[in-house]
Amino acid sequence: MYELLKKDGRAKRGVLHTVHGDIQTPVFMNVGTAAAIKGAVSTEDLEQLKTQVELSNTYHLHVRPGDEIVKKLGGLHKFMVWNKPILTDSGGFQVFSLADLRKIKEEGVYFHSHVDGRKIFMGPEQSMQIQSNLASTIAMAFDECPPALADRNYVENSVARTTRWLARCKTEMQRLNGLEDTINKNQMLFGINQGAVLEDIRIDHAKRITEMDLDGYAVGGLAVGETHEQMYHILDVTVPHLPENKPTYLMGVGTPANILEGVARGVDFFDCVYPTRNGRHGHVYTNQGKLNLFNQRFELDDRPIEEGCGCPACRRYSRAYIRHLLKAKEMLGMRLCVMHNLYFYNTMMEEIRDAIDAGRYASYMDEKLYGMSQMDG
Ligand code: PRF
Ligand code: ZN
Repeated sequence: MYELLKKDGRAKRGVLHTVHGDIQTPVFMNVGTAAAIKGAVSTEDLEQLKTQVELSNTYHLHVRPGDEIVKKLGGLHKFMVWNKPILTDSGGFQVFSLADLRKIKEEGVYFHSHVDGRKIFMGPEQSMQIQSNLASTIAMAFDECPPALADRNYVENSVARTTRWLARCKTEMQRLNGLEDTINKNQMLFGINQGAVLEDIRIDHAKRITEMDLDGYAVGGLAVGETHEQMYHILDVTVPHLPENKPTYLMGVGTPANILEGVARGVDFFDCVYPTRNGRHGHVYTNQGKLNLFNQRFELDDRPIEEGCGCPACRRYSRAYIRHLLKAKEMLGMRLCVMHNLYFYNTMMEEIRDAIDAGRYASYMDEKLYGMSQMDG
């Protein structure tokens, strides 16, 4: 159950009560695609990084180790030893971006596994069954994310099919939640809005899925090649047609600036690989902008990544040491950068929540954006 605690302009401050505890929003979910945060970061580490929600992927865990194995081991929470909320993405998007030889039909998608080439079929029922086996806190609907440049006719047909798939997801989720041997009988289901950058299709779809009374609503199909301005415009026109008293989730977004802009348009949930992926490449976030720790100028820099940062990297180590680790290809280098970046994102979300609580979100956002634009390197 979601409670809207406060609004500041369009920005929402809420709390989602789940069987795995409360989620304070706006929140950034930390991505652990294959039940692991890339960069050798453990669930024990996440407890030090202010992480509220971990995100994993249906497709990856179905291919390896297999969702039935995870179910036999008591579900994803027990498997990963993480007792806070987990959101699983439905597999749709990953199938479209990773798998080979996919064929989309009314019943679902046929494709070959990116691990061993095995032929797999996934439709709404299979996605719900897999997510039920994983026993995540929140399951995502099985959708198609049309390419940003798809033509109007393609997008119309695709969105209509995604709507039919959503009805099947809801029916199947209700059935699974009622079964005796289901691990999480309170699994939530979020629907996903699609429609590329076509305003009228987005709005019409938002209205249709709102009628289906789901636990939350995502805006999918953005950050797939359109401009930031197009993305913000679609949020401007779409989010007002999604229920305010349910959580709103902007999938796969984004940079700190994208998140600040998303919050200003009423988004509660975000996820993105940037903090982990950038961290693995030695790119770290600070309130003055991003640093590339491979840069020569950090060779003798004995300051932490960010002065005053409370993360495990900054509490103890210098830029010079972390630079050395990265250059020597020591795993600890990546690990420290990833931990700093997740802490940076999670701390920004905490600041965002405080700013909305205090009714000063607009000025907070301006200052944060200005600070981060001061340096790039
Ligand atoms: N659908 C799903 N997962 C996603 C997306 C989507 O459109 C995106 C788009 N940015 C990221 N992850 N199911
Ligand atoms: Zn730090």
